[in-house]
Amino acid sequence: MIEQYNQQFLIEGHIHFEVGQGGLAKAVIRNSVAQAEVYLQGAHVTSFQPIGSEPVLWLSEDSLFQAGKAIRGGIPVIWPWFGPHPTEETKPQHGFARIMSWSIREARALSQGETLLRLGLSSSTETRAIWPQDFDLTLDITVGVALTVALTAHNQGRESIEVSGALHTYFRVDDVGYIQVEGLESRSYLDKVTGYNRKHQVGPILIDQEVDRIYLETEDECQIVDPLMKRQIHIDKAGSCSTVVWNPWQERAQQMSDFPDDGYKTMVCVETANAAEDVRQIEPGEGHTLMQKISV
Ligand code: TA6
Repeated sequence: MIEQYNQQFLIEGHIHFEVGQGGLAKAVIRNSVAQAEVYLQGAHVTSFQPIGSEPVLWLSEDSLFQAGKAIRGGIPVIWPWFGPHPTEETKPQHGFARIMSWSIREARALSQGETLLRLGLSSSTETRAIWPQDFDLTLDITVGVALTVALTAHNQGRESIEVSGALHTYFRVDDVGYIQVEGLESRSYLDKVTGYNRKHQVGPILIDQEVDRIYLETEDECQIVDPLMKRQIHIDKAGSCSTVVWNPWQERAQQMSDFPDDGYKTMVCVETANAAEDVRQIEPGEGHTLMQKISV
């Protein structure tokens, strides 16, 4: 398979394909301005590093790399529901897009030296067994000085569908106790840690305990201010009115086998979402795009 991918999509100075961890196929993107890796399993960006910068994404050293299992870290593609299935708890948490194998639709060198990789997932007997809808998903990954990830869902059925989801991005920080997340000041949020009751954000977000919040009615850019790494990670977005901020802290980290016990100290998730009341109705023949642009 890797040979076929390279025959069809390799671009010198931009992208090639190789066997990654667990024997899973991955795209390796290296251009004049940045590098990234993307697993076809889940269309999962696992690393992004502009030249001259430290890695931007956090990836668990204990992650599984197995077909059908979510990779821990990077940018999980959460679709067509965020969190547990609304009515059937036996269905996979955070939907099925991140545990399916996606196909390569296109690879292209862009004018500014960036590299575009387009992956796709169409409805199938496998997906219909989980969710009885006809759809086509594409994930457009543009690697340059910034990383842009755009998830577009097309409704190919004859009835309206309701979807939620997220680009569930894990960012690398030097020490989570010293960072702050800006851009969500004065917003309301649902606090999962205390039973999803509604609270109000005062000032920037500091992380000194488990944090699991869905910020509501926000289309704003966020930034992760990391004084120890002397950087700010900027997260711009479109197609989203909710932003999720998550750090499992010590106890939850210990409960996850694919997450190092002290891994919570060097990561924070800031997720561009359609979560809680921000679910999206997609009419037959219509589409919805959820986009996140990450820059340092
Ligand atoms: O986005 C935050 C969250 O919903 C947390 O509640 C936690 O469950 C996290 O996602 C990770 O979920 P996962 O299914 O990837 O272990």
